[in-house]
Amino acid sequence: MYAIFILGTAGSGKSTLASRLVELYASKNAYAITLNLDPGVIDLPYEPDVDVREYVSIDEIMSKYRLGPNGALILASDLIADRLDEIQRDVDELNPDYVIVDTPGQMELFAYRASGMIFAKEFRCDAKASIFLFDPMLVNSPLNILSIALLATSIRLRLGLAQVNVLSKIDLIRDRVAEIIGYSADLTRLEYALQREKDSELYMLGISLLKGIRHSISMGLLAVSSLTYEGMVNLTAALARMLKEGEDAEQ
Ligand SMILES: Nc1nc2c(ncn2[C@@H]2O[C@H](COP(=O)(O)OP(=O)(O)OP(=O)(O)O)[C@@H](O)[C@H]2O)c(=O)[nH]1
Ligand SMILES: [Mg+2]
Repeated sequence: MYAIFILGTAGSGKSTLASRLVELYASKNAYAITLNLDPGVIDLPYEPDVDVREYVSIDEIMSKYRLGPNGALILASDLIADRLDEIQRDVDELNPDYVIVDTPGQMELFAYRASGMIFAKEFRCDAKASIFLFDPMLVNSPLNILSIALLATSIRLRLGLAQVNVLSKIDLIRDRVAEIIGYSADLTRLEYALQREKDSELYMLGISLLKGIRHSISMGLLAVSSLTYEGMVNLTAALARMLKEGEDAEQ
């Protein structure tokens, strides 16, 4: 069994991509299931096979601990680590080839609180990989591309999972896809583009960050649309490579 964690800022397309991956693997005769780790989500574009909301209820936490919705979400996220054994059992009982893990809209609940890291580390399977989604609405300037790349790198650092970075919803930004992918493939181009930044302080900050981390920054964006399925073949190929490497490393 392989686990694929999907992360990204709120609304970047995580849940939609989770449902598409299940379909794609099914079309290759592989059994993929979804695991929803967002305790606060109301509507999902798929029916989760395993759902953290069965273990932690935001409404119950709000009334039991007299918390508002944000406090309850944080506590619910912290409680997920305590239910890992039960979630693992539910997944193991289904015995899938792939488990697609959909993480909370408020990314910090999974990525920066201890429970997410524990979950990513302790969940038992043959190999794990993660997908980080770059929301096209947030990468609308060279500085913003750099700042989301830093966020992606921070998630990689935090969770320690092999990661593929994806520019999502490319059907919405057709005219800008080549430019953004070009920056990610060649950071020197991004450095040149940063020179257009008018605020000299931000320009200096951007350039020095880029120079300092250019060898370790993770970008290498794949362009994908969950609406038109463009880029999905490249994405599943990149995942297959990472999962195979992860499996070999385990042996
Ligand atoms: N055009 C287009 N819209 C998309 C695509 N992927 C997702 N969307 C839309 O973007 C919105 C957010 O998608 P979700 O999949 O719910 O995003 P999410 O990251 O799970 O959102 P949160 O869990 O709230 O953070 C929805 O209206 C989706 O229909 C895509 O590839 N193309
Ligand atoms: Mg979602």
